[in-house]
Parts: sequence; C-alpha cells; structure tokens
Amino acid sequence: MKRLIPVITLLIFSACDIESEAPITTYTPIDHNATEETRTLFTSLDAIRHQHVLFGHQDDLAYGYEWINEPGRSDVLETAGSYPAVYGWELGDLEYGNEENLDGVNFENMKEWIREGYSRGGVITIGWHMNNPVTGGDAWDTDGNAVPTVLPGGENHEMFKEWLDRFADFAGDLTVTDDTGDSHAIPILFRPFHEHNGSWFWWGQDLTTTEDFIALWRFTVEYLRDEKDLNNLLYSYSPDVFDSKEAYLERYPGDDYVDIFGYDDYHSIRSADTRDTFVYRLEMVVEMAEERNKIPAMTETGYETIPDPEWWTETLLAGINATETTRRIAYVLVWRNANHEHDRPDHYYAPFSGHPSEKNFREFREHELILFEDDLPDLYSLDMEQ
Ligand code: BMA
Repeated sequence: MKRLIPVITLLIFSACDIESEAPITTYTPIDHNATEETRTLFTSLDAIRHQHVLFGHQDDLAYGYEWINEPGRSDVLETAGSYPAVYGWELGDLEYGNEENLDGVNFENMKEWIREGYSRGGVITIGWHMNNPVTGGDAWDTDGNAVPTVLPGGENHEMFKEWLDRFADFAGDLTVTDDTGDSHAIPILFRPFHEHNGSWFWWGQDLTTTEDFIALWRFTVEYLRDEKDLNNLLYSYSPDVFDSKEAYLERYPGDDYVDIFGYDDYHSIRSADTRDTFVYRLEMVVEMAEERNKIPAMTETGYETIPDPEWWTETLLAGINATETTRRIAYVLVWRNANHEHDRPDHYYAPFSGHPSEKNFREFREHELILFEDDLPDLYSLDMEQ
C-alpha cells in the first residue's frame, strides 16, 4: 500500500500547491445538477492528479486473454496484484437493443461489473462505438454522410433519440444501494464520439464538418442531461493524436459541454524514441485542461501485445512522469485484452499471467506515481479516510 495523502489535504495543496503554484480552482461539472457523488468524483480526480495517476483497463472484468466471464478474474489483478483503478466499458450495439455489445459482452453482466468495480472504489468510464445510423454498418462504416441525419431536422433524428434513450435506460440503471437502503447513481465518465479528429468513424474529421460535429456533441449532452435528467455523467472529449493546441480544440464543443480533456494515443507511446512527441502532447492536454478547470486524462492507449517487456516503466511511465506537467493527468487507460481463442489472437494491451512484461508491469504498479484499485483513497467522499 502506498502512502496516500488524504484528499482533503490534497484539496488544500491544490489550492496553494507549493511546487506548481497552482491557482485556487473550483472544479464544477458542466451539469449543475450533477449528483453529489459525481461532483465529489470530479473534485477528487482533480485533487489526486497532483500526486498520482490512476491506472485503467478496458473490459477488465468481462474477459481476458485466456478466459471469458469468470467471476473475480482480471488479467490486471492476476499480474499486478490489484484490480485497475479505472474500468473502461463499451456500449456498441446497445443502440439496437441487443443483449450483448459488439465484443460479445452481455449488457446486464456489464452493469453488474460496473457496480462491482464502483463498490470497490474504482472509477467507471464508458465509450460507444455507435453503429452508422444511415447504412446500418458499424462505427467504422464511414458511408452515408451520417452526422447531419441525426441532428434535429435530420431524417434519422428520432432514431438517434431512441438510441440515446437506450443509453439513458442503461446509465439510469447503474445504481447501488448502501447499507441504509438508500440508492444512488454511479458516476460515469462518458466518452462519446471519441477520436473524432481521425477519419475512421462516421463522426470523424473527413466525414463531417466542424459545425455538425459540435452540434452532434451539444445535442447529445443537452438531451441526456436536460431531457433525460441523467445527472451522473462527466463528459469526456477525447481526440486521437494531435500536434497543436489549435488542432486539439478544432472541434471542441465548448467549456459548457466538456468535463474531461482526454486524448487517445497508440502512436507516440510505442518507444522511447518518440517520447518527445508523447510528452509534448501530454503537456498540451494538461495545460489546456487546467486553463479551463477541466480534468486531463489519457483516455485510451497501449502497445498491442506489449512486445517490449520493459515498456511499462521505460516508455509509458517514463513519458507520463517526464515533467511536472505531464504527470498531472488524472488517469491512463489501456485497451482491452481480447480473448485469444474466441475473439482476436493478438489484440491485448495489458499483460496476462506468464506474459514477458508481467514483472515490469508490477514495477509500474509499485511506482509511487501510479495507483491501482488497492491504492485508492475513497474518491467518492471528500472525507478521504483510508
Ligand atoms: C476496437 C477493437 C475492436 C473492438 C472495439 C470496441 O478498438 O478493440 O476489436 O470491437 O474497439 O471495443
């Protein structure tokens, strides 16, 4: 167990941080009716990021390299000795009312795993490879000039609202009941329309205009927050790699529509050779977030199959820990460990038992900057007694 400074102390630190001389900040979600737990998580993530970076893994509890749907299992737990601090989940195919997502994860099971991770103190983030509303193809089907069709007045607008209704049913069902019988909604970092500056999804750069992308984002936020009264969401903007602040912000929907300044990078994290680029990008994300009282994070990353056994400390950690600024991201999430037999053979981003990077992953986990679930203070209470 690492020595943790209670968050209440961190809050005081962040008000007059000696090293970074951070100005006094108040971090308020864009949803002014956000639930208490959601507001607290937002504040806690800001406080903790001045000392630590949370480690996350996509689909961690659902399956791993050699198993599918076995209660209690997690490749991260079985290699690092703790569950991850952040759990990523994926909603693709929820819009069709399907029982399973596009990777075969049952949605009712997913809800249980979300409740389980949250109950252990973890942070939950959800993304959505939403199908193409025009062609009926998947998120990677870029035909049909789809974005304008889902905007108000577009021919698929009503259908799009039904898709968001399904999301609202899902997110609204993510509640837990405490010992006194009171139930509350689990806070979710919601990350729609990710990697929009690439052109591989129907909402991507070359497939729509800046104006329409922003309209899509704003409509989604306003519908979920104001029409569906979902007050447990923090909204995460997460472009893919970018080379300037202007590029990052080109389709930014505005300070009233974003809580988390995310960034997905599968490129400049592959080796120390590109560390300068990685560091430059991280610094930009942190600076842009801090200028707006938002939370910076590395919302997706990883090196598929982790071919370098020292990658965790020598490349990923070395980049995140490079400067006073880079280490102020709140979390870093690596992508899923597809089951090698039933899904994709070489599509995994965390080690599994016996993987050559396992030892180095444990060293990564032991570093004082990095927090796994075992190390977490109570992020959902401002009175952070351990
Ligand atoms: C992608 C890949 C796909 C998967 C999708 C949604 O990056 O992992 O195999 O279907 O994410 O999880």
